[in-house]
Amino acid sequence: MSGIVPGNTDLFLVIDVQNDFCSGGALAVPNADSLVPIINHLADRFEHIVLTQDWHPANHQSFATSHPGQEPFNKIQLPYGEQTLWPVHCVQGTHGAALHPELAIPKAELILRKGFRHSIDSYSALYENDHTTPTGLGGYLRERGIRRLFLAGLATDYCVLYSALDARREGFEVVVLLDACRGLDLNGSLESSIQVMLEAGVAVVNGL
Ligand code: VGL
Ligand code: ZN
Repeated sequence: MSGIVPGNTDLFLVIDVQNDFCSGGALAVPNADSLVPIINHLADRFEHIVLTQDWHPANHQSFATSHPGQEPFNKIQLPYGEQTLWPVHCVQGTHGAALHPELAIPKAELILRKGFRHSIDSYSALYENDHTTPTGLGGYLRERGIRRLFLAGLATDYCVLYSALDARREGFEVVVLLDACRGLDLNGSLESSIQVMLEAGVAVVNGL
């Protein structure tokens, strides 16, 4: 328990709690379903909540199937840099892209969709993977007077990681609620992501 009490300049940012990242989904994160009650419970503590949704067109450039001869989890070079290739996931309008049915946060003020451009992925809720195209969330948060973000969701070592780093870069205080996140952990990426977040000045805590 960290003893932090969220106030009205704090916001709970819940990353990608969608069917395709949960059990039975196309890109299931281990143990993801156990997150849902934890996040629902945490949400009671916050006045302001934003949810994100990974939201790709069917032939998205991040899908291995869009690159003949490639397999999921291979890495390739794209004009904006290295891109991991994924199984087809979170296709716009599909069941897999829907929020987990037991995620119960009706008071969320915004659902931000990302990764909707064919030729660029977007792990972060603030910038697409070229690290220069904004999603608009940074401006939204500033205009709303939000100063500190509490992050939870999926996956710790991808979308949570990049959202946390970009939020720091944009001058927000960032707290990652580690036990309300689950990681994919490809080649040790979970451990290294925590290190990178700490070095960037992200507070990584268990519980609130
Ligand atoms: C994610 C891989 C591909 C995530 C999204 O939500 O962490 N990971 N698309
Ligand atoms: Zn994706």
